[in-house]
Amino acid sequence: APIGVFDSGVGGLSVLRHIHRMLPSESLIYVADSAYAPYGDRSSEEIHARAHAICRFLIDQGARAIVVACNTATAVAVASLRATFDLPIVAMEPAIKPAAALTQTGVVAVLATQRTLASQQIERLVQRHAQGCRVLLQPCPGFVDQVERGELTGARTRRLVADTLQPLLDAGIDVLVLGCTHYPFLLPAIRAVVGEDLTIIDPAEAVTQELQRRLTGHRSAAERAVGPATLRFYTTGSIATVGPVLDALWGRPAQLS
Ligand code: DGN
Repeated sequence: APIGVFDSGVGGLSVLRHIHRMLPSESLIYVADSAYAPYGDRSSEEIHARAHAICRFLIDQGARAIVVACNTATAVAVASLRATFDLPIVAMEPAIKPAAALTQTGVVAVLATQRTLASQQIERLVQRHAQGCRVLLQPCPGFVDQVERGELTGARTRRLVADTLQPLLDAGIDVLVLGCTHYPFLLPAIRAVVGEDLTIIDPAEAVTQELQRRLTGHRSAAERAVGPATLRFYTTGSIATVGPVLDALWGRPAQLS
């Protein structure tokens, strides 16, 4: 049985590629909710409704675990998803704890959508894990849109990234947390501004490890025996628009429905 993974759009592919790399024998189903992206502009009721509808779809497709590859949907809806659906649901967590452990300057930043940064999840993580260091919460309007358009390195993207990150550098950060699954695709543009020495944390790896832990024991021998892993991609948006961006970010043509 496959693992279902979803995001408001193509950003969750940054998580999917990690899962695929670390668990190559798993079949995966990805849903890009592109018709409703970006979630940052939606009310929490809408995000709830979307997350529930997508989980139901993934379960109908046979998913035995679900990864919420979207920080915004996690912050808004993960508790109600877990209360509703009886299967392992793994979700994003902005990596404030590791950032606080790694910083030398005592100043770290979390990049995320406004909705994620305003959530109780972030407040809780800062309270629990900041340990005396300053945690700058930086919204990044425009970043998600640039990734959804597939514009990862153009002049406009570089200017947007530079304008957003320069004040954080001026404030003395030495660790940067990517708190939105779209942002790892902007890594070259981010590196161009912050240089090579700054520590950048992409939570995809921790999420994949958590998934791995949750799958242990959930897998029967019969399931292990079934054929090669399959990858399926779905979008609620237009295939003509989403398809080329998805192929580019995934690195090879993806079978999109
Ligand atoms: N990839 C989503 C996240 O991690 O928050 C982006 C949310 C959005 O669509 N604004």
